[in-house]
Amino acid sequence: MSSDKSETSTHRCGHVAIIGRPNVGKSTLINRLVGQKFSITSRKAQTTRHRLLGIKSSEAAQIIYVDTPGLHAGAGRALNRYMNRAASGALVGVDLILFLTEAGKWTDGDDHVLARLADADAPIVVAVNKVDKVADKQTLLPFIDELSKRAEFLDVVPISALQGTNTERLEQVLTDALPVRPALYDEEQFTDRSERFLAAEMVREKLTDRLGQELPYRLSVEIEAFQLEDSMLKIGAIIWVERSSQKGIVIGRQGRVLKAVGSDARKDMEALFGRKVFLELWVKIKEGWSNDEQALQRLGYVD
Ligand SMILES: Nc1nc2c(ncn2[C@@H]2O[C@H](COP(=O)(O)OP(=O)(O)OP(=O)(O)O)[C@@H](O)[C@H]2O)c(=O)[nH]1
Ligand SMILES: [Mg+2]
Repeated sequence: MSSDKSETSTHRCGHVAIIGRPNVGKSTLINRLVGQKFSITSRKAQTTRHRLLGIKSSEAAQIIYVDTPGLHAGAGRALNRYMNRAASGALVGVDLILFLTEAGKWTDGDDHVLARLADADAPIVVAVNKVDKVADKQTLLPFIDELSKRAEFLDVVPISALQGTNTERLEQVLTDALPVRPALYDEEQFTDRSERFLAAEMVREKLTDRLGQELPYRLSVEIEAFQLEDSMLKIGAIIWVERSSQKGIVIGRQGRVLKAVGSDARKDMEALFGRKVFLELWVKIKEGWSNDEQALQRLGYVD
């Protein structure tokens, strides 16, 4: 008899695309389900820009979650078009779609996402997130009832990704809907993305936290150096902005903003990579990069 559990006849495995409008909690949820904080999150919408995998392996199953940028309408700039392509692309070839919505808050953005899901082949499970924000829990049932009528869904599961409420049940619902199949990834692996990618994202998360409403959309982070020296990771990152006025804001008076961003990002990197990190940040200008297809490609926004 084989000792490899992935070869037993009940092991389930498959891809689950997490789809939803911006800011609904997709990345918070993937971090919760995978049990690692590796996908960046923020209060501001349109934080996630790339598709990335989060892999959860257990005895019974391996669920390969796909985090995606929030699908949004009226995408004017090249960066937004890239983000929407990254999200739509996740609908192809997956075993299951997890449509994430927000409790008590159905918007035009959700209608837009639902319209995109109509063309998808995979069955859809809906999760109703942020139930912790609903004061009167009695309003949840009618909301879920309404939602259930909007399309054909396998199941509708209320959750709080932030607090972890009911996320184990969600995982069970998803597992049961996946095909019986051996694991595709090594059980130690939790993402398809490199440490370099995750490091760049951590810097971007801290910038998004500290800067005003618009600026986060005008910057991109590129890792220039990533070396292990005497058990310490030496990481150098460039923060690309679009104008010199933005550069001044990112650096801050006497370099205060940049220093704080670096310190916050370094702490997260040390926690995730499990070693000491020396982080250096530079701010540079690449005019209009976010609406320039070629600049985007050079910065790693590649389909
Ligand atoms: N109260 C509450 N807040 C939540 C919950 N899940 C996520 N949030 C918050 O919602 C905000 C957006 O979360 P993200 O995980 O970045 O959302 P997202 O869907 O990945 O957003 P984009 O990447 O921009 O599409 C953050 O401030 C989260 O802390 C939840 O269950 N309850
Ligand atoms: Mg996200």
